[in-house]
Amino acid sequence: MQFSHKSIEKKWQKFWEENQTFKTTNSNEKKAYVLDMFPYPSGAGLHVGHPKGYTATDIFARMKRMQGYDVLHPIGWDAFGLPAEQYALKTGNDPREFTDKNIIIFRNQLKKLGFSYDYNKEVNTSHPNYYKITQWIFQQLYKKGLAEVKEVNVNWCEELGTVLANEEVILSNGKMVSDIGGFDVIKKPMKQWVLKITQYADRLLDGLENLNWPNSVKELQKNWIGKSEGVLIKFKIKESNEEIEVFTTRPDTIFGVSYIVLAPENEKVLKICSNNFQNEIENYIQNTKTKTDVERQDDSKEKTGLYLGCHAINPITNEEVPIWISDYVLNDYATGAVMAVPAHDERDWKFATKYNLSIKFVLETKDKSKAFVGESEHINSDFLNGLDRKNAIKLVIDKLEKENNGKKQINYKLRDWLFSRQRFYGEPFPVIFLDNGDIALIDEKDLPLMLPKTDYIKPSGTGESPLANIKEWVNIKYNGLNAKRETNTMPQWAGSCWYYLAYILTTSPNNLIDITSEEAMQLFKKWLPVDLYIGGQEHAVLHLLYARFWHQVLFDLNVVPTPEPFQKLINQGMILTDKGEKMSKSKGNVINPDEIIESHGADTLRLYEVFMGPLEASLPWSFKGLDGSRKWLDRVYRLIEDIKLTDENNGNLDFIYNDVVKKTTQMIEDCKFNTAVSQLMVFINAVYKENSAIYKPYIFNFVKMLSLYAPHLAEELWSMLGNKTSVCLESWPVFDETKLLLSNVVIAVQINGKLKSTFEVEKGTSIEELIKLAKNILNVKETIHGKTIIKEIAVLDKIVNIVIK
Ligand code: ANZ
Repeated sequence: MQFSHKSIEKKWQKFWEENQTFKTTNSNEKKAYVLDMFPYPSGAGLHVGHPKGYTATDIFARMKRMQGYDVLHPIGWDAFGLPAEQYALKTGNDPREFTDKNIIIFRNQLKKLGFSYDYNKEVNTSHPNYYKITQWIFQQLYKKGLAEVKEVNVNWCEELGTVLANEEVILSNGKMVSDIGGFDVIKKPMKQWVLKITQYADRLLDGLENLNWPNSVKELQKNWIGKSEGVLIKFKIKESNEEIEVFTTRPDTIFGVSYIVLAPENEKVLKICSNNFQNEIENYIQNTKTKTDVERQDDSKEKTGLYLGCHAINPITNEEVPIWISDYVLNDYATGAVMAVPAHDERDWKFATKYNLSIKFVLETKDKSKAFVGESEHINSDFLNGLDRKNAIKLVIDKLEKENNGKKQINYKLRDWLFSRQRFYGEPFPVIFLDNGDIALIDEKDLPLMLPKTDYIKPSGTGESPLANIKEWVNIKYNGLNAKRETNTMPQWAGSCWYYLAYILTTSPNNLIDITSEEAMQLFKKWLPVDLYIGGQEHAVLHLLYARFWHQVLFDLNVVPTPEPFQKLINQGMILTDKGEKMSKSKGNVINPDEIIESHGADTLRLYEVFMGPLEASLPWSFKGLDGSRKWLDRVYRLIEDIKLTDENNGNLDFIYNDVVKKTTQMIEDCKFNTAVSQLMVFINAVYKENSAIYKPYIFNFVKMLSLYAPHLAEELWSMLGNKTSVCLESWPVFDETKLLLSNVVIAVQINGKLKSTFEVEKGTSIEELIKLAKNILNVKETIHGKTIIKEIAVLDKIVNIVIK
């Protein structure tokens, strides 16, 4: 016998909607804010990977709700985006139509999976009520001096007609290409908005300390920020009055400097080089422009460079060393100049051996056939000889500082955030460019600055956003003066930087209360920070870093009361094909959740995706596993259909029931959702083995626990058991610790007939195990140490006897 998932699922989805079962409550002291990374509503609809994370948060949210917490469990749409724009450009339609259609499909799919979202809280980042606040936040950034227009060397993608952030560019066969689409990308100077995230570098680092995040994500963020403590050292130039400043983290190796090497684009290069080499040098500089930073730093590639025909003077040794350029030095990191110590740096070693430059070891090492990058005593270094790294660094810095040749400096790899995109379908910048060059902010009361209504989006043909075509929107009068709007729009990251705040402010879909109101502050105080945030690893750096940055700025502005937005984070693994490959539309190996819902039911899909393995693991799909999950649900259904219940407790299931409740609760709290399912299975097996009627509360509570995983079936069973309410709003089962203790027994340990110790074990623990445990007790161990054991006997559940000589 099988249950009919089709009728059951529809019936309960309707019930939940009509009864607003999952409406956010605000009546308890305890709260749980359980958040999913909201989807981009693409034309492809949901993928089986989405429900993996969404089911996990749903299970957690459902337990918290049943435990009497106020639960905020919302969903929304990261709705601006490139695919909608490209569709619009191709078809001549409005991107909003495409997006709205997709949202309807996504919402229906989510509803069919029975997630306990409060759909009153839905937000859509492309709704004017929403981007009004995105624009307001941008204005606050501008007022704080954290947003400015700058001429920057950008990544330009001709095919997409837009600038891309570094993070949106990947390297493919040594070429820069766009992350989306794989189109060619080149470097080009352009005027763009940048957000000064670098001013928050230390805060973004320090804030990681107290977050309950995977270490791998913390590491990724730390490396992205890339804090490096070092020294700036000035080198005079022999042939001119110029100076070169280098940044080094190893000033202690200064006695080993054998040349200075500049980034080819360093502005000093053409000033200091000898005239004889000028042409060659200019060619080299041109050539460098075609290379990416990644390529330039690729250590497997042969190093190239040119001698500039001049010398630098080592401020400590007064030695003259030649000055070179090479593209392994980056111009936009630190000073774009390096004091090269080939004996102790692998890049410098390769360069020096290729060009026959001198190599001088200043750290003790036996093997002089390669660079030594480890720690050892200093040698050939005058006043540093014999010192270790830390002390040597301190001494050199003191000397350099005294002589005014050097000072400490901290560098970051983090760059300011390029915030303009040449797109139509994004948030317009709430600014006005006046003809006199000034920038004015649009009056707050006039926000949002709406995207113009247009029935035909055309490429601008100039590399600008299609907005540039809409002259009546772009050219305006401001206080009687001619002025222009910004035709760039914000990147898609903008809307996702604060959506977790938007849910809190939302009273009905896309209706948000004022973010600066007292009411908003009270709500933020209630709900922040997010207690559990689950999403894909691909957002480990950018989204999470950008959102933390905005949150910290809003914290400084007293808009939000917590310094960090997301307290606990988990990265869900991927669902791979049965062959272990990544599912992708182009390979045609994507499994559509709609089909599984049709054939096996939503409850089965939910249960299966959770039971596959740990949430964090990437695991292959298996139809056999899916069938197995369905079979188990059928088994549960049959059991409850035929079950005989009683109000009398014969005690037979006491231990197993309480043990299952205890473990399930703890496992869900710890987000070990797959092992929690095994507990429910253990319980069902025990119930099947019982011949007598089953104690009613145990079955009722089992159905409550089941409702986290298979909510439709659980509602159905709950009503079959004669209940009229929703099982989802019942209180979570508690366990009775005494019932667990009862099944433990105390074992006495005797040595040569004398009581030595006692210990507690689970009833029925094997004789071998009892003897092993007894011999591990400290004073037993001490007593038998060095003696010969003549006999070891144990009586089940009672005693261990050891005879020694
Ligand atoms: C001398 C030295 C000796 C260095 C030694 C290393 C080892 P992080 O930790 O990444 O900050 N460097 C400085 N500026 C650079 C640039 N613009 N492009 C490429 N390399 C640059 O690394 C700092 C080290 O990277 C600096 O310390 C410098 O080389 C190099 F045994 O100076 B070092």
